[in-house]
Amino acid sequence: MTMSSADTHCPYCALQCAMTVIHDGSTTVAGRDFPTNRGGLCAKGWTSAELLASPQRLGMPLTRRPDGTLAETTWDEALDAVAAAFRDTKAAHGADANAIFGGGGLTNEKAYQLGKFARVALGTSRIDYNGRFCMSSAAAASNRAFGMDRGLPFPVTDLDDARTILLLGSNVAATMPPFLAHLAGARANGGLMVVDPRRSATARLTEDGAGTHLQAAPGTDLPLLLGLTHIVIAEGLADRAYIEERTTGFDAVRRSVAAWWPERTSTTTGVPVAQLRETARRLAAGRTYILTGRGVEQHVDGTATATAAINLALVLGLVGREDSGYGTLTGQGNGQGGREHGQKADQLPGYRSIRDPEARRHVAGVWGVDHDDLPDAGIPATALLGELGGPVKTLLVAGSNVVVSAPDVEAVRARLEALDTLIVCDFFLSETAELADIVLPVLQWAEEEGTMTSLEGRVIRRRQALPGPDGARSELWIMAEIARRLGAASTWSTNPAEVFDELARASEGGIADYSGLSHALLDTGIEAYWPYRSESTPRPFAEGFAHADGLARLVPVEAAPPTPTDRGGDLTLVTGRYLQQYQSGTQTRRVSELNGARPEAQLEIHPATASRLGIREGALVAVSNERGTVRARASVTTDIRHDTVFLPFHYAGDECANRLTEARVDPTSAMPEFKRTRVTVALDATVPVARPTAHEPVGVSVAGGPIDDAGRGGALTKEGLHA
Ligand SMILES: Nc1nc2c(c(=O)[nH]1)N[C@H]1C(S)=C(S)[C@@H](COP(=O)(O)OP(=O)(O)OC[C@H]3O[C@@H](n4cnc5c(=O)[nH]c(N)nc54)[C@H](O)[C@@H]3O)O[C@H]1N2
Ligand SMILES: Nc1nc2c(c(=O)[nH]1)N[C@H]1C(S)=C(S)[C@@H](COP(=O)(O)OP(=O)(O)OC[C@H]3O[C@@H](n4cnc5c(=O)[nH]c(N)nc54)[C@H](O)[C@@H]3O)O[C@H]1N2
Ligand code: SF4
Ligand SMILES: [Mo]
Repeated sequence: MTMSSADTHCPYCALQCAMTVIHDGSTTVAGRDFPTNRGGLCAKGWTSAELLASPQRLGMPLTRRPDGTLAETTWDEALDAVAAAFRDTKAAHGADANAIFGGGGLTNEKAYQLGKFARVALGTSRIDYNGRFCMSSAAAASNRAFGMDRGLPFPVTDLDDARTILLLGSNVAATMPPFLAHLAGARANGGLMVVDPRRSATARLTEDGAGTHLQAAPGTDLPLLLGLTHIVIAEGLADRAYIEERTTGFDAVRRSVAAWWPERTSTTTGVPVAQLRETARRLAAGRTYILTGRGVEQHVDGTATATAAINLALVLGLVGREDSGYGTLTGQGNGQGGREHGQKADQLPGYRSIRDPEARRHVAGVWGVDHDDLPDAGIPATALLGELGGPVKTLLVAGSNVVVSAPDVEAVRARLEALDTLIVCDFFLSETAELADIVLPVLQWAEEEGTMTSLEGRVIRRRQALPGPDGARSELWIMAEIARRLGAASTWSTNPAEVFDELARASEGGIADYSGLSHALLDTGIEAYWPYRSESTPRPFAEGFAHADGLARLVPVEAAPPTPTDRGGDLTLVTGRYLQQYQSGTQTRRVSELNGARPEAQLEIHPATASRLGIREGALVAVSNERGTVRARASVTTDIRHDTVFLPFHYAGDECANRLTEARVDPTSAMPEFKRTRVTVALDATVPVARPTAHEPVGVSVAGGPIDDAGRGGALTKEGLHA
């Protein structure tokens, strides 16, 4: 066996930690020095190679037999069946009866090709992706305020020199452990301010003088932000010169926060007045960053909340400065690039609007088709899932496990079952693939070439380190083969570098302009922040914002009173993540070390609430509302508020948190409410078992070494990195 190796990046989250993959029969990874991770990897990164050789890996296409089982078939048969399903569906029900559901983990090349495949090969408007569940509210707010949505409009290393960082609804200690190194400066200054209804691993990093944990009630971030903005203005801490020079709309925002005086904000959020005042003053003291995560965005008022965070940042004069800023922490590996190149219902490559006639002409020109033939905007993910089995008859899923991760999953399952044909591309038989009529096995990260765009808006190369298994194929090849069978217009390259060149041309002149980039240029190791025409743009707002007049928009938003649909039980369920599990768990539940550390869903519940309900540590509990019941083991902890319980969403079956969540969405972004669901909790009398519970670890490693609960090798404690 010859040895091969490649410098690439982690398959999982948007931090895109740099790693070297070495293959000499078996495959191993090593952290590689890079500004975002400085050689560190979390437990998921360290163990990522295990899945390449997993015995559960799909080796051949599968089709459903008349007896209901999935059986192996040849690629020709499988692709013929896919093409026939698309063709028959279109003939019988029209182009929009075919649909595509993509993912933010796909490379830029695959995401681009998927968008083109939907519009050109299928002619359907029905395409959207899981980024709708992830980034859409922050994206909508940023687009409106700045005219551009780049998660972090500055290099992540800028954070190193911050004095104060306000982190709202983000548990980076579990979701991006190596990122913690960038919080060290703020912590040394006592300036890490974490807003979370739980004392999460990240909130614990504020202890011992490192900062402040604002333990606001779930879903009260909007009033909290309005209240902080109120104090900033009332105490004369607003940056008047900046507001005058770089923004419009201040008066309306000033009026909109007038009624959020500190006492009212405190009553609504549960955050003491003194903490509110201290936070506002700190934020105004300079070298300040405001960052948001899913905890504040995955709500029916997520766009308004992200807007309120932006307003606060603008009133303080933070955005577009060298030493301050606002940003959102993109989640999936290519969550940033995945939302720029056309797998979103209303988008064409280059972050262009599909409704813009000029953009349609440009992109149709690159594709060699008539712009009048391009479909209109489609509908967002949750609405699209709602059409399955109704107007939509055939669905292809690439890069999502919707039957675990979408809101109200039992309804989603029923709709998937009502389809004429479900096609799933994956490397494992995910719970969604288990329902499919045709399953197409694809390559994993270390087996393919491509590019990813990290949470900083930096375009990086994913490189092939080893060949894929015999039966698996690249998605570019799969799309090309289906397009050919359908007699589609345009050309369908299977070479990632060529597809990138086409993407670059399609993006030219758009907001996310990649036109100056190519695989060859990226391979020289240049730093490539988009927009990149002839040079990198690490800080796109330094000179001006992306609106025609260069000004940022301050947009007044209101905190709505709780709606009558907030019913279902006396406790609020918030959902989130464990360090060792990733998303729907298709991948990490198959990694022995990760699943060993986190084998099951645990319900975090406060001791007072638990005692009221007769629930002890380790007991099995039933969490219910009108949509369903989830079974989990109780983890009794003072880290959570009395009125709140917490579940991760990584598990399937009766441990699946999304049995409880509701398909209610934000009116602007169409992002679902994942973070606030009314539930009742009761002892599940059927199986009372005691078992020790793991506490949430904070783990990152720079060196490898022995495995512990915190990841491989050293753990990052409150004091810093221990090798
Ligand atoms: N280990 C691991 N890492 C991951 C992922 C994973 O699945 N596992 N997924 C990746 C992806 S796609 C994403 S999007 C990111 C997500 O990364 P995060 O945004 O850090 O993820 P969450 O755990 O969903 O939510 C963060 C915190 O929000 C809190 N929260 C819940 N409700 C509220 C609220 O109303 N207000 C406030 N202020 N906080 C609230 C939760 O208690 C939780 O601690 O992580 C990425 N990294
Ligand atoms: N209750 C609750 N629900 C949530 C959230 C929450 O906080 N709470 N968070 C939401 C968020 S932020 C997100 S991002 C979603 C994520 O949820 P999902 O969209 O389900 O994400 P993954 O589990 O990453 O699913 C990716 C699937 O595609 C496969 N896959 C990975 N890479 C590729 C590839 O390159 N090609 C193909 N074809 N397949 C691939 C994986 O094996 C896996 O089966 O969940 C959302 N759901
Ligand atoms: S934080 Fe962990 S999962 Fe995210 S890129 Fe780094 S090693 Fe991978
Ligand atoms: Mo996400």
